[in-house]
Amino acid sequence: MKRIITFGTFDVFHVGHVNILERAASLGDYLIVGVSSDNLNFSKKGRYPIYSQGERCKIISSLRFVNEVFIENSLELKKEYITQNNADVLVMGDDWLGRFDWVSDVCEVIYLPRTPSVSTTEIIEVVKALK
Ligand code: C2G
Repeated sequence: MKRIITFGTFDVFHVGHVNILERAASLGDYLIVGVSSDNLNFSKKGRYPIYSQGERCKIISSLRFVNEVFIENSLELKKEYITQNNADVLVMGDDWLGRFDWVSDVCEVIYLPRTPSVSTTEIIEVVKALK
């Protein structure tokens, strides 16, 4: 049984998120998703997510191709998360290309192409501009 792990914030859930999770799941038999905590998101992006970590976890858990969800508190703990979850493959979008190669001694690392023309940041900008 091949176990896949992936990570992300998945704020203001959109079709790009569905696509990467669906493709990640199709590479194995069991998909585990590390959802960035609100504090980790603040440290990465300088703002808190629109949806809380509890809401984001609930949304991700409800997807039929996701088997397990946990909160990711630190980017530096990636290797620990991978080994604790017995993951065989780490999947990330190619906006992270090369940046998780340092875990390739504990699992295979695959970067998948991002879905073009959709992002949480852009959705927030569009909504803000609505009058
Ligand atoms: N994604 C995608 N296509 C988009 C937007 C996002 O394939 N149009 C993918 C990203 O490449 C990522 C996943 O969806 O693999 C989650 O994206 P984010 O929520 O932006 O995740 P991020 O904040 O980059 O967190 O430990 C790693 C981090 O937690 C990743």
